Amino acid sequence: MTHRTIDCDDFLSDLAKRTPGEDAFHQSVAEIIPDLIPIVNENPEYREFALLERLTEPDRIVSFRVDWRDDDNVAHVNRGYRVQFNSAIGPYKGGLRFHPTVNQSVLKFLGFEQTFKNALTGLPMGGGKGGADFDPAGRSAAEIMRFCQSFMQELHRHIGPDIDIPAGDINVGAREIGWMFGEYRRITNQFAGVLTGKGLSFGGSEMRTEATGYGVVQLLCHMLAERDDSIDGKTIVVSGAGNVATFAAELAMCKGGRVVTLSDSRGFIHDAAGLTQDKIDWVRQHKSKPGASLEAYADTFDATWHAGKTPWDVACDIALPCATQNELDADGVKALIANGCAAIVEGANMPTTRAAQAAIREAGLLFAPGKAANAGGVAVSGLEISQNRQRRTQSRDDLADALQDIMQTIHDTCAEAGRTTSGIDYAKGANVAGFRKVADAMYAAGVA
Ligand code: NDP
Ligand code: 2IT
Repeated sequence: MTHRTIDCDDFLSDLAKRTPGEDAFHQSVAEIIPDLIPIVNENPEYREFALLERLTEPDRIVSFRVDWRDDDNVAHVNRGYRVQFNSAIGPYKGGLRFHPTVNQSVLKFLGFEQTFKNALTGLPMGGGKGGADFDPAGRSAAEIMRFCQSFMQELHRHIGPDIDIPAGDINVGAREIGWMFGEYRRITNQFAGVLTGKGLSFGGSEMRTEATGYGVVQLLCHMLAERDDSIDGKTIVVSGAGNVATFAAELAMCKGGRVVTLSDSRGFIHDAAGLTQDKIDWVRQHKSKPGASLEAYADTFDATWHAGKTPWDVACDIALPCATQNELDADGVKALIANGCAAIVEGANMPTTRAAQAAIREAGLLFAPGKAANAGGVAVSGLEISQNRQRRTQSRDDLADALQDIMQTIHDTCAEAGRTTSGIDYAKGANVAGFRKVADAMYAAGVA
């Protein structure tokens, strides 16, 4: 049987027809597929197995009603999801996001990206993502706890240590994971490693909280070392003020960088003197209240607040977008370049728009995509799974070493797969290396 070669534009327009309105999902596929099509076209057996078509269709999507009562006893309804994207190399693994912008398209993009990211960690984890369109801003702890419990009332049917192991993401941290884990135990009477990012007293892993942000900076350091450069003395712009942003800022600072911004959904702070550990601790404490504004930072420290703005106009050597998808557009990239920025490393998932990526490529900036740079978090989640299965806990030092090794390997793997005559294309390297592993496994499993 002969199979026609795949044309990129045709593939993407067919996908858009099959999945109307799913812009975020289309964007994530359009970022990856051009790097994969040459591999598939060179491998007739992949075309015969419709590998790309199958890779871009989730294994399944569960969508469900989540009802809960607020503190005034008023009933509310939200929509919960779990997108189980691809389990070719292991059980589904990926975070849960609670945010009003959550919809099927956003979770499909996140689950699709997660599939490649998890493959890059070298650990046996498939890709998944979930969450709900619930907005915790302004909600009490009791309300968020009841929401988590109601969410788990349905989610528990679809997860398990050999099926799907969720974790946190935007607005889901150790506190929410604890509430969901507690509800899972109540429902099933099982103490199982069914969520990661748990508290240390009930099966959580040392280093998981720090892992994503630290991993971002570790990858950045490897990329700079490749060019005989280092982070020491560099000025760094960070967006976001949550888990990824604050731990990326912390390690960047420890390694001699001067971090001058953080941001949230209301604006950004510019602290020209640079963040310190005390300031970062203050941010963590302040932002632990859902909906708290970063504006208070400028009232507390010597810094300026820029309402409704992103930090991309601030002069820097390096930018780390660590908040959310599409937060950095082409104008932002141009402003960064005009002010001296030479490197962009993605802490968030898909923080750069397609036009921003084109501007980055055109300018030849040093760039790492989120699926490589933020993989440290899910990697330590993978180590939490192993610890839970063995009913043991590894020391913080061992896990810190393991994270460093994994980020070094991710760097080297992406560099090898992305080496071109003009340098290293880390985005291509991550796409190709992640795909090879998943594609081999999908091919080996056959097609019905
Ligand atoms: P957090 O909830 O801890 O922090 C999110 C931060 O981003 C907050 O400062 C929030 O501001 C800001 N933010 C959220 N949505 C928007 C928006 N629409 N516009 C502007 N700012 C926004 O989340 P994380 O730090 O965990 O996640 C940040 C990013 O990193 C996400 O893309 C996530 O998918 C990715 N990621 C997270 C991992 C993890 O281990 N946690 C692992 C790998 C990737 P505000 O407080 O005002 O809402
Ligand atoms: O995007 C991500 O990699 C995460 N939110 C972490 C997923 C996980 O399972 O630890």
